[in-house]
Parts: sequence; C-alpha cells; structure tokens
Amino acid sequence: MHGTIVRTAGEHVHVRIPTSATFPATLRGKFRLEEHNFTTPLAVGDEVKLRIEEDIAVIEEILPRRNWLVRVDPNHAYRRQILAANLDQALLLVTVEAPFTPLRYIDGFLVLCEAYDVPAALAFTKADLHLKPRDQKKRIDFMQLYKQIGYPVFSTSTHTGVGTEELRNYLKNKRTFITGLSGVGKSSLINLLIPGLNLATQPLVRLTQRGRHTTTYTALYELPEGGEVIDSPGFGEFKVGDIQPTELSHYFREMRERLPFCRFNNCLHVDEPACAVIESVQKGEIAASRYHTYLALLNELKTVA
Ligand SMILES: Nc1nc2c(ncn2[C@@H]2O[C@H](COP(=O)(O)OP(=O)(O)OP(=O)(O)O)[C@@H](O)[C@H]2O)c(=O)[nH]1
Ligand SMILES: [Mg+2]
Ligand SMILES: [Zn+2]
Repeated sequence: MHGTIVRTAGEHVHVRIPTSATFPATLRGKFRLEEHNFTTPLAVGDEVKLRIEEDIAVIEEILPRRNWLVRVDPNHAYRRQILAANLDQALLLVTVEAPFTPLRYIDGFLVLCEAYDVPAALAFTKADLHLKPRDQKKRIDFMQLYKQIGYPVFSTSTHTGVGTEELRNYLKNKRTFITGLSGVGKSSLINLLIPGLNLATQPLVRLTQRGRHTTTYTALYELPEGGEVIDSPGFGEFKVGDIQPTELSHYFREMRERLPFCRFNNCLHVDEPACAVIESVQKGEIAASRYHTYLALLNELKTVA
C-alpha cells in the first residue's frame, strides 16, 4: 500500500493511507539499520510503501523525493535533519516584535530555500500590534527589502484577519512548509485557515517576549479549499550543510545575477578587486544587512571546512 507521512515527532511517525485513515508507523528493522546521516530518515511529506500489521503501518520503502529542505542538526553538526519533503513552497512567518525575528534568521531561511530549490515567501504577521514608530518603520523597511529582492511578502494578522485572504490564495492547492521562530503564530495561523482544527497555542513569555516552544512536532494538515500546510516547531536557525564557499552567493538572489560581472569567477566577494557584488553594496543596490549575513555565513563555512 502507498501512504504519505503526515506527522513526525522524533522517531514517532504517523502515515496517512489513501482512505484518509492515519496510522502510527514504524520502519522495518533492516531499513532502520541502514547507514544514514539523518537525525531521522523519514520526514513529513514523504511518500512511502507500507503494509498494515495490527494497526501499525510498517514502512517498507521511502519513494524518491521530488525535493526537500534539510538543515544541519543543531545538536550534531555531522548529522542532517530533513525538515519536510515533497514541497511546493515554504513560508516563513516573521514578527519584528513579540518575538523579535533577526534579519539573519530570515536570510538563513531564504538561503536554505534557494539551496534546495523550494520557492520561498515571507508573511510579516501580528499586523494588529501597536508597534513603536521605530519598530513600525522597521517592519515596513524589512517588507520592502525582501519584496525588492523578488520574494512574495504578505502582511497578516491572525487576530483581525487582515491580509489572510491573500495568504489563503497563495496557499491554495499547494503543499506549503510553514516555519518561523517559536511564538510567531504558526499554529494560530493554521487554526485560522482550518476551522475546527484547534492546534495548541500559547502566549509568549512576558518578560522575554519569546515563544514557549508549544508545537513539538511537524505535521501536515489539509486546507478546506485544497492544498496542505505543514506546521512545525519553532526552529532556531536554518543552517545549510555541505556547500562550498564559492556556492554561497548563488543562494542570495540579488547577488546571483551580478556574479558574471565579478572579475574573478571564483570571487568570494570579500576583498577581491573589481567585485560586482561589493560595488553593488557600495551603491546601495544590495542591502548592507544581506551582505553582512553573507559574510557571516561565509565565515561559518570557512571555519568548518
Ligand atoms: N497580536 C497577535 N498575536 C498573535 C497573532 N498570531 C498569533 N498570536 C499570538 O502569538 C502567540 C503564539 O502563537 P502560536 O500560534 O502558539 O505560535 P507558534 O509559532 O505556533 O509557536 P511554537 O509552536 O512555539 O513554535 C499566541 O498567544 C497567539 O495568540 C497575531 O496575528 N496578532
Ligand atoms: Mg505552534
Ligand atoms: Zn565578487
């Protein structure tokens, strides 16, 4: 029988079969012992072959993946963690306040999506919050920055519903991986999109304005209008593994288009002469924040290698 992985919490996996019934699943012994470098070999979105034995699905085979998002396992640098598989797109929820989302975090997400060829979008949420003028400006500037680079950018509020219809349109008939820091409102958004779902949500810790890591698993849900969304725990960062320093600038869209104009084709855009990227940063055509993230990620790659 054929099935789709719809929930993973570490080793605990659930699979959905064509009748829509779901079963707890286990991997066949042989498969479990196979050498692999992953935190867990199965991810939400995986298509599998299975057989049912006493209300347990025994997974016999993982079918080839169309694509996936993989990050370095934050607890074991040599391991890779598959965030989700067989995706049409990925959506990062962003808040500039409550909780604060660093630009570097947004850039990390975008680099990961570029590296794995998953179309990415940003939703700046909690639009109903009355921000200080300085933070309000930041919100608008950040949205403008990523729009200009070419990413779809939404402004939403789960509380007032503002902007959620545009977002609903964007999600329709697609499979979307939804992510963002703990407390940005991923589960709240999915509850709004799917009436009656009632995923657990929790207020932020008052003193720190950070989330409480309420969602501890990754799970896929069907949208009433068609399509699927994947809720996930609040990941701390998206570190891409196994890339070469010269590859990195390809994953910054606005740098990628300028690479042919650098004098050296192995230019790292740090201090090389006639570097088209540095020139664009100096002219203000590439945002300083993006270039800073680039240098920081490049540094990490160099120290690991
Ligand atoms: N003001 C406001 N608060 C929101 C909005 N969306 C979510 N929240 C609140 O933010 C808090 C966290 O929401 P959750 O949905 O639990 O956040 P999450 O991203 O799923 O968090 P984790 O599961 O911990 O990763 C809750 O108190 C929500 O009510 C919004 O649009 N506006
Ligand atoms: Mg949640
Ligand atoms: Zn260069």
